[in-house]
Amino acid sequence: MDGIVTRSTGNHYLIWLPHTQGFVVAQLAGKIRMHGLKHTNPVAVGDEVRLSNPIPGQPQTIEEIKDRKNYLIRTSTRLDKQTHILASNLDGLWVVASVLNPRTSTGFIDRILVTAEAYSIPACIVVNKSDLWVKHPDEADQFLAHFQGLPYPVFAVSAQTGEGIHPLEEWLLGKTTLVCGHSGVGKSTLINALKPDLSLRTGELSDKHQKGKHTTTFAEMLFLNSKTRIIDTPGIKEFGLYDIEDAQLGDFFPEIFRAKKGCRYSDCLHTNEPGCAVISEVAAGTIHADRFKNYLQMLESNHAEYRR
Ligand SMILES: Nc1nc2c(ncn2[C@@H]2O[C@H](COP(=O)(O)OP(=O)(O)O)[C@@H](O)[C@H]2O)c(=O)[nH]1
Ligand SMILES: [Mg+2]
Ligand SMILES: [Zn+2]
Repeated sequence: MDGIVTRSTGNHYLIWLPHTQGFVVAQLAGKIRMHGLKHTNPVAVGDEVRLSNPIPGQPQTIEEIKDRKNYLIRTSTRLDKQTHILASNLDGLWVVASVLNPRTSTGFIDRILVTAEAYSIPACIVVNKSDLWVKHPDEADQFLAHFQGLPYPVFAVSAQTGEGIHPLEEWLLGKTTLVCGHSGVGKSTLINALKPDLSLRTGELSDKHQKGKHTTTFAEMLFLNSKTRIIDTPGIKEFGLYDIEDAQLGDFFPEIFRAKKGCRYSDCLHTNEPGCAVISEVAAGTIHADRFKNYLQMLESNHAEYRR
């Protein structure tokens, strides 16, 4: 019997069975637990699995994880460098951000976008809380300009007023979409706006740091309709790149990938090499200076890792 992991809470997994349209709870067979040791979670939401027992209602064990079509993975910045698979078998990714209350750094978003490129997941950027922009229009414009000309759709929305929600809904119909971003940017509120009867818990912002409380505690796949699935995740504090070498990094910035064909040296890293077309484009303004700055920072943090 086959199913799809919709929730993982430590030892127990909630599995959806497409044949019977029902759910069962399963544990993990020991052999898989050992095999998956290099990741903090051997089984991720979205995984297709084979179960031991063909009878629903009986105790179930996950016997096999089918090959993943793709997945989104990150490392923690802690010393142990554990890797965490956020979800697998994705058709799309929402990187949810807010300009105000709290402000998401573009560096955080760009690291997720780079990983999405590396693992072939079509991403879009959802900038929530647009209702707060009337008082600070310049900040919002500046934030949105960061993504101009990139091949990622940008949706400016307000989960609170419903502004801009409709195009976002169209984007996800028929897909399995992962929703990620910092805590407090409004991920759960957005999903509730799309389907109010889900009644996901949302958090009040704690005044002190203007960060969200952790009201979503585990990743969970939700069904908007039979073909449209959305995976809500707890807020991610940091998103470390996993297994991306210096020489590849630029290829995961679409505008650097385009420009580098003009670089004098084929192994140019666009740091200070003569004849670098990327640096010329940054100077000319056709590559956004902050995107380039974030690229250099990612290179730098790769090196910080090797020094450890
Ligand atoms: N002003 C404003 N507040 C919002 C909006 N969306 C969510 N919030 C608030 O932001 C806080 C965090 O929302 P939540 O959905 O729990 O964020 P999550 O941690 O990303 O799931 C809650 O207090 C929401 O009411 C919005 O569009 N505008
Ligand atoms: Mg939430
Ligand atoms: Zn170059």
